[in-house]
Formats: sequence, C-alpha cells, structure tokens
Amino acid sequence: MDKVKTRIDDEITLKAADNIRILSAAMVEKARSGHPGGAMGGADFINVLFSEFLVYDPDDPTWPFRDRFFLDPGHMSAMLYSVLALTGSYTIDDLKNFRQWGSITPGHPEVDIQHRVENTSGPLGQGHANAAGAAIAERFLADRFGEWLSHKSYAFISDGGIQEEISQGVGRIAGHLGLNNLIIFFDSNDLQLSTATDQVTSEDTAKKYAAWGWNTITIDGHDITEIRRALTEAQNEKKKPTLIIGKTIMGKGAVTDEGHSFEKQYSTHGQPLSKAGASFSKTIQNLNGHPDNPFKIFPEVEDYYDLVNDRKRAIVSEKKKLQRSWEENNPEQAKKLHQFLSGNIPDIDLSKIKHKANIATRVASSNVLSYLADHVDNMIVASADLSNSDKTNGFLDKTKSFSYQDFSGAFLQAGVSELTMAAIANGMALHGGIIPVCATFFVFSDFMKPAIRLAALMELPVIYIWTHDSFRVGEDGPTHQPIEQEAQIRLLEQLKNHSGNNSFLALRPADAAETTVAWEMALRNTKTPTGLILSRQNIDDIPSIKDMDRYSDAQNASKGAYIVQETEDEPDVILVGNGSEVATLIAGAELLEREKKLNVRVVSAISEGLFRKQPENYQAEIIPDNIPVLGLSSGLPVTLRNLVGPKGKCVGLDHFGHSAPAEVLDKQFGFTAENVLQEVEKYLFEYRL
Ligand SMILES: Cc1ncc(C[n+]2csc(CCOP(=O)(O)OP(=O)(O)O)c2C)c(N)n1
Repeated sequence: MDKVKTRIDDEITLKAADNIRILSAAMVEKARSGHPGGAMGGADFINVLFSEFLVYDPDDPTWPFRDRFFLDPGHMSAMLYSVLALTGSYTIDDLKNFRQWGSITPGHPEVDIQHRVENTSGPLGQGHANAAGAAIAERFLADRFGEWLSHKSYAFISDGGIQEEISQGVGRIAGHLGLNNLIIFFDSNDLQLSTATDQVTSEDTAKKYAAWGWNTITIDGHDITEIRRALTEAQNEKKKPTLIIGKTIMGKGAVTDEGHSFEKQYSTHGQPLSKAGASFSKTIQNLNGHPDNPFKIFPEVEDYYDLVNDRKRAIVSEKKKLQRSWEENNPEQAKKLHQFLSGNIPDIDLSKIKHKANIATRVASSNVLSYLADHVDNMIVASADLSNSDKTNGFLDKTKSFSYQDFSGAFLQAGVSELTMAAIANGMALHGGIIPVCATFFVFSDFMKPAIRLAALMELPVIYIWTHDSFRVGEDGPTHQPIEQEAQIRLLEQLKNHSGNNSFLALRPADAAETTVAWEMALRNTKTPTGLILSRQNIDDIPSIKDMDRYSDAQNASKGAYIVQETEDEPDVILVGNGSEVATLIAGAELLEREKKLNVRVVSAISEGLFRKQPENYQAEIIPDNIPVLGLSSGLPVTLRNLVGPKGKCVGLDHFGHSAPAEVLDKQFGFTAENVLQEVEKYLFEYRL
C-alpha cells in the first residue's frame, strides 16, 4: 500500500504525456494516415484524467460502476489507444497495426468494452451526447439503488463537436437536469480541419455553457496543476455539469528538420507529421523519445501506470465492498439490479393487454407502454416534445418526467431535439442497465438518422417509436408526410452489422394486435436497434383467420411476413403490404373475390429484413415466385420492391404528398379498395402478356 500512497510525481506525469504524444505520432506515421495534431495537444489532459481521476477496474473492463470516458472526436483515436496502452488495454503491436485490416485499433474507435473503448465515435458531437445519456442512466440507477453505485461520465470534445448543433441539445438538457456527474473537457486549440476557428466562430463558449447552467472552468490544457485543480473542482460540483475549457496547442512538441516549432499548424490535423511539413524524427527527439524506436512505453512510465492500476484496484475494491454489503442488506433490490444489468426484460405477458376495436397503432402502442410502465422498471422513454401525439403519454401518465436533479421518474422530455435525444438514448444503452426508448414523428426520423446509424453500427438495443407514418397525417401537408422514410430505414435492414446480423429491425404493424407483437419483438431484440412505425389514423383490425384469436395470429409477425387472409384454392394473386395498407388490401381482396371471382391471398409484411432471414421454404410458402404479387405501400414503391419479386408490381407514392384531409388523400392517391381492384386487374393483364 505504501506504493499506492506514493506522491504523484509531476516529472513522470509530463513524461507519460510525452509518451502518449510519441505513440500517437508514431501510429499515424506508420499507418501513413490519421490525426496526430489534436492527439498531441490533448495528451496532457487525457493522461492526468486516466492516471489520477478516472475510476476503472484494471482487472475487469466490464465492471458496471466504472467511470465512463467517451471520446467525441473519434479522429483523435491515436490518443485514446495510446493512453489505453499505458493502462495495459492495448499492446504495442496493436498500436503498430493502427488502421489496418483486422486490427483492434481502427481509424475511428469502435465500441469495444473489453479494450475500454466505451463508444464508437467519429461523427462529431455524438460522443459527448453519449456521455450525457450515460450520466442520465447513472442518475436513474443511483436514484433506485443508492449512491454507492454512483460514478462520473467524462467526455472529451473538440472544436468540431462544440460547433455541431447537437451540442446545443446536450448543453441545454444537461444544464436543465443539473447533471453534476457529467464532466466534459473541451480541447480548445483554436484550429480545426481546414481553418482556424476564428474564421467560423466568434462565440464566447464559456458564457454559452454558463447560460445553459453549466459550471465552466478555463485552464491552460497543458498545465497539469491546472488540469488537476479543474478536475477536482468538477468532481466536487454538486449542482451543475462541468465544462473544462482547456486551451491547448495543436501538434504540441512538433518541430521541423531545423528544430523550429511546428506547433499550431492545422496541417497536422489529419496527416502524418512528415507529410504536414514537420520532421517526425526531430519531433520524437524533441519529446525525448527514440526516433528509431518510437513504439515504446518508457520503463518509468510503465512502472508509473502499474502504480496507477494498483491505486485503481484499491479504490475499486472499496467500492465493491460497499456493493456487497448493500446486496446483503437488500437482496430483493440486488436481484432487480442484476436483472437490469443483464440487459434482458423481466417476465411479462403482453397478451394481457386489451385494445379497443379498430384503433390507430400509435394508440395500441400507448396501451402497450402503459403496461410496460407497470412491468418493466428500467425503461426510460423519451419524446422530442410530442408525447401527447406520439402517444408515449401512455407511459408518462404512469410515471413522471426527469427534472432538475430528480430522476425518480422514467421519462425524458427531450424538447425539440431529435438527434440529441437519439444520441442520448445510445449513451443510455452503452451505459447498460436501461432499456432506452425514444419517440417522434416518422418524418423526423431524418433528424435522428446519424444517431440511428451509430446505434446500428454499435449494435445497441435502442427502441424508436415513430408515429404519423404516412401521408395520412393529412392536413399538415407534405412537410409532415413521410414518403421515402420507410425505404431509407429499411436499407439498414439490408446492411449487416459486424456480427453478421441485419443492423436494424424496422417494424410497421398492421393493426393493434400486431402492434403488441411488434413491441414484444422490439423488447426481445437485444442485439440491434428496432424502429416501430405507427399510424396516426385508426385502422380496421385484421380479421382473424378461421376465427381464432387475432393476437395469436399476429404472433406470426415474428417471422417478418405471414398470411392474414387465405383462399381455399391456390391464389390467383398475392397482395403484400404492411401497416395500414394491409387493411386496405383486405378490403380490396374482398372486392376482387366478390366482383372478379379471384382467389386472393393477403400477406402482412411487418419487416422485410426479418422475412428474408426465414428458411427458404417458409419464404416460398408465403410468397411463391410462380404467383403474381402486387404490393401496396404508402411510401415509395421501392419500399416493397424486393418482396414482390421480379415479376411483381409495387403501387406506392412517387411524389410528395399534399395538404388535405386523410380520406381525401386516400382517394386522390388511390389508397382504396376500388383502386386495389383496378391495379390488380391492370397488373394481371400485363402479367399474362
Ligand atoms: C459530423 C462530422 N462532420 C465532419 C467531420 C469531418 N471532420 C473531422 S475532424 C473535423 C474538425 C476538426 O477540428 P477539431 O474538432 O477542432 O479537431 P482538431 O483539429 O483539433 O483535431 C471535421 C470537420 C466529422 N468527423 N464529423
């Protein structure tokens, strides 16, 4: 323990930071690509944070109550990998393989908890929003289980992240909620990718954050005493999130062949030092490294980080003792906490949910949410100021919204900030222990897209509720009427994640019963994000086949597509759709049978991506390739293109909508039983030619 208590030596601290600079520059130089300048500037802060403040378990990267560190500027990955090499999470060979095929050190960091990378970063701004999400998750858990589990969420942000609009949402929400467990370091080096920052901004960033209710501290980002002081102040802050603005020098330590300073050059932002105009070997020498062997952790730095890890072990062991005694005294609560952390849902029985007849699927979703509020205690639902419209109020009515330093509720009123909300949901999922759900109108999924993409890439089980799913929004007009959105979101179903699975599950249920099933599918899908695409308008319930219970029939939606209306004989035509179009197709099928004596099968395809994952024989049974198939979509015809097959036909919208009552639009755009009949007749005529 004497070793543990050894006074922190400033000299070794500076040396460790130089070691990070050398390793970062060497990685980029060897890879012939990457970003050395920012990494060299941020090294002093990251070194002090990791060695003296961040609480992690050196022996278990997954320890749930560790402090979190989220990098926002993923281009500064070399800095992160270097400090993590000092802590023992990466080997020198990993650093040498930076950005190479098959390496665990990709160009921009990808979430890898085993190696202590907490988030995938690169799209600027999202990383610090993840930290805000983790900070909310931590407060939520601490409220329920006690402060013994409390920890900090740190983020590192750069000029780019500060400029991205998402920082406005994070700044507002974190200040409003008084997230004092959130500490962000702003690496303010006054340079960005292609210019100096004074060419794009003249804001007073400290004042901006202060106005949002933040504690702000401006320091020399290379002065380790100031860094320590700022971090200590931030840790002791009880009421506000803290922004530490560190004035840093891009390319700190870089010199030319002649030994002149090559600092503060934005050319070092995104290329090896040698390409930018500096001398790599002179720079390494200047930082007291060996130009012939820059991939080296100095022995004294290695010893120092051994000591650091021992200190962490001592802290963690105390925290684990606290946890054990709490668990012994609170066995039931402990069981619940472990269930939360498992990522699985508790035993629930959604068959108990009763819906009125012929309701909108958003209303059915509200009924499900009301049930979930009573039965799933770790769900956090957020809405971007539409809770009474997207019907998340079914959940909200059973709980309350988060408010300033009060996380006893389970609802986040995110305000009008869809991207922030979605990135915060990612942060909650990354933290663990929480089932994050966020809601808005489907057309505004466009605003969330960058975070949805990262959720898909990171394989996070975030659930999106998207209501007002078609032109039937009506009078609000084309700005609010989604057309191409479903096709866009289904592209993510086609895109495989790194585990080889569809990176997204998009579910557009056909009626209330299917909505319940869709919710169950979403909750059970712990491997990817799920989107629920729901109607504003009422939909006729799909009749149950052979008068069985409709909810039992709807269970088949878990196969992606299934038959909702069958014929005695082989069908003459198969009609395919999802969402509210299924009811229209059923009405059309009745007309076709009655007036044209055709045998018509109707298929509800809640998720094409999921359907294509089913065994071939099941797919062929539902949509055989020797029978004409017509699809009806309220989105672009391409939405159903792959389902109807090469000889099939898709009817949809290939133009923006218009402002008018929904029933008028249905008629104008041909979403009626009569038009289904006409389209089928036309199609069968062409098919037979
Ligand atoms: C959303 C987004 N837009 C653009 C980029 C491309 N890009 C990468 S870094 C950067 C700006 C770099 O400036 P700064 O954040 O100050 O980092 P530094 O130059 O200090 O390393 C840009 C525009 C990106 N990664 N993400």
